Amino acid sequence: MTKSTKADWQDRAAQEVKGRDLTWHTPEGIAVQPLYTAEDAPTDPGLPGFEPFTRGPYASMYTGRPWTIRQYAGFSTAEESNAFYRRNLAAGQKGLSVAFDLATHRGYDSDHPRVVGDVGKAGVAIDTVRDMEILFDQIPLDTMSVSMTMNGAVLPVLAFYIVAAERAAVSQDKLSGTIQNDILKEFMVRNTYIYPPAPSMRIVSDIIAYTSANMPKFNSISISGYHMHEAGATAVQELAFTIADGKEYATRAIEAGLDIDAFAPRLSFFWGIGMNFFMEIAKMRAARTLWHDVMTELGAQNPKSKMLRTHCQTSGVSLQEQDPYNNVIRTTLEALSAVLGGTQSLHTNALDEAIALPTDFSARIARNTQLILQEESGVCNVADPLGGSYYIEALTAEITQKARELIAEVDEAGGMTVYVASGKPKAAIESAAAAKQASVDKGETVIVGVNKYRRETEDEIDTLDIDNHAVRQSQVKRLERVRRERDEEAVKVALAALTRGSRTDPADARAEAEKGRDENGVPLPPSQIARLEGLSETNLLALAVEAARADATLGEISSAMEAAFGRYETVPTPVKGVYAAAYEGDARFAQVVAGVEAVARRLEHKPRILVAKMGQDGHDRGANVIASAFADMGFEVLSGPLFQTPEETAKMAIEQDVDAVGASSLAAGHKTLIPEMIQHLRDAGRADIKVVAGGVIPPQDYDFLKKAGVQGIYGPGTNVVEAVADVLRLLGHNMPPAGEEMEAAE
Ligand code: MLC
Ligand code: 5AD
Repeated sequence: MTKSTKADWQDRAAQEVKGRDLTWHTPEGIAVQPLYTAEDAPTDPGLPGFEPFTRGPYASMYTGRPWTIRQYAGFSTAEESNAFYRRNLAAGQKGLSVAFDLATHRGYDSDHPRVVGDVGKAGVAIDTVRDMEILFDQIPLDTMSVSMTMNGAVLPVLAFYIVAAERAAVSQDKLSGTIQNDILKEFMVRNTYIYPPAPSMRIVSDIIAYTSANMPKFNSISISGYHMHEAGATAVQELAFTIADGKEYATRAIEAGLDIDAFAPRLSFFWGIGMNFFMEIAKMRAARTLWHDVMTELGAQNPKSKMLRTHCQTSGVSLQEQDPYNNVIRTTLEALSAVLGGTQSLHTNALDEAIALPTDFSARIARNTQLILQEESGVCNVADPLGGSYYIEALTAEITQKARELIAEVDEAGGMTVYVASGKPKAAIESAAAAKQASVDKGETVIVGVNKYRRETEDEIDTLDIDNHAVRQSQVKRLERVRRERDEEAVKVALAALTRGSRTDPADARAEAEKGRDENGVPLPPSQIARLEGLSETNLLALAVEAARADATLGEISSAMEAAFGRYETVPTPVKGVYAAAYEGDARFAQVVAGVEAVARRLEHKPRILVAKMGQDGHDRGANVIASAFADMGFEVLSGPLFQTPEETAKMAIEQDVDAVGASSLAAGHKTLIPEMIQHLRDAGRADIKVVAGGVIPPQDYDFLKKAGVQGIYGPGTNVVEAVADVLRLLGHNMPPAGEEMEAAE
């Protein structure tokens, strides 16, 4: 029997499908072939635990130790979150991961007027060391690894953690865990920054310097692609921008005088894992290869410096409000993909993701997904079981190459800080998001139970509801007590030192002083320079720890630095034309565009909508996609700045004389913020301005919002063309349902 070749296979397959092209073109621009053979597989990927670590950072991988089951959680008060953590640990969870509320993220104490709707909502409220002590009550911090997702208010939060442990007699050198501390991606996609980019980058470096000197078991950063993924990035974009972010942080730390091998072993990563099963596996393998190469290029000698270790989280945006039990299946597939990709730590999302934070029930199913993979499926018994698969190896090579090209583009621009400031990566990700939304709306990308096989009626599921007012009251009470019982003078001194330290740019001090270099011309670390300059300390984490020891609050510590750095503000700039291009020649799209034109003729101006983001919720993928789609269909769209108060939104709507306000809410502030905004419109005599809402809003809240005056609610799974049609109806246009002819024009 002669051996058949790939060409033989191609002939036979072509006969079977009568010549139909079987190539799959992915959003990454990769042409996936219908078959891979030895002819396509690139060179030998090596071994797990050996450079370039393509097959995994550890030699034994899960055969030696399974990945850490680390569920991200936090809500309401420190007491409630602590109880939730302890229940989860008792039920098989292995590591902790804290979700903070948005007030905390943005550096506001719970009693600040800007955060009334946010306290305790999307995470736990932390104002003082006292809160942190309660959060970890009876949890052994010398053995438990704890991840804290914090970027904006990273200094007070990490300082509180260090001091809370200290008060429980655990010294900082024993602490194991991870702080996210990844500010570049905040400016691109997640938006929980506080200060402008330059001082924010200094904070990152100061934390790397402090932890590498004092906290040998603590990962100083979690360089995150997850949020780019969730914002709509392709796998290549997520990969390239994240590795480039890592390169930027490492370069800054080296410039600050640190030895690469002293800090690089504690840099960690974080990926989002979506439904493109094999692509996600290839992405994780490519990431390890790329990071190995970047660190080698930067001069690392220690293999641990070149070994990418990562956390993964299954994708939130892949989960749906409709037919929500399907989400368990999606999460299982994504989790398996993360595991076959070789993750070190994993969060599996809960089935109620699209509408609320997890309940005890949905958190149990999410955790069990991992326990069953670990303890029933046998996946842990072989290291990198997919190594050598023709398809996986070819895809890994291809995505590595594509990411390399994009990283080269970033390098050419001068590195990620400059590239982020140019707005290019954000715009690229938003274009990918708009294209994806259009593909879902048109039914080209299938989502079971949403744009195909949709049920006539949906069953209600129980969701978690947080009494935001009660949380706020209890936080305010504790804040008052802490303030009453502390030594005010000590607080003042510590905060003044922090402001002074923030004003002293260690880079300038270095440039000034020849004595900032050692005899070989190697720059000294900032702490040493500070000493030489007569300043006792400039490391901002060291200064924040002192402030925390004096019981300064999170808001006070943040303000002390804001006095030197200022607060950063931006206005979103949604992309144009992507949505319309995808709909070229589509009859319903044209019908809706004609509807917008008819309304424009009647109003004598293009219908005007303000897409508003109120509260501290910075998730703006949805708002940007909506803004860009509405504009493509002929609306005049105003994108409000992030973090508005309800009053500011109402004021802007009136001043700009809009016809409608669309409020986008993804962090559970809708029941407080939207009704308050409507009240401001009414008080100003502008009840005529239509108000609609979109985002993560549980159906249980629809009645409440409608009674408060919301006229249209568009949850996850909404077709955006139909949302525009619906807003036209609110504006008095006789818009027929999809599939019906337009009646007499206006
Ligand atoms: C591991 N070890 C092994 C081994 N595997 N030893 C022998 N044989 C093996 N096969 C050892 C390791 O060397 C290490 O020890 C210890 O076991 C733990 O392993 P690890 O791989 O370091 O795992 P872990 O501690 O879980 O750390 C994983 C991590 C870390 C490095 C990725 O950074 C992490 O936990 N990140 C989590 C980040 C997170 O949860 N983020 C949530 C974001 S949510 P040693 O001694 O070497 O340390 C979010 C959403 C939002 O961001 O709000 O937007
Ligand atoms: N508790 C549990 N999961 C959370 N997520 C965000 N906040 C919380 C929380 N407080 C998860 C969701 C979301 C992702 C960013 O993290 O899955 O999509």
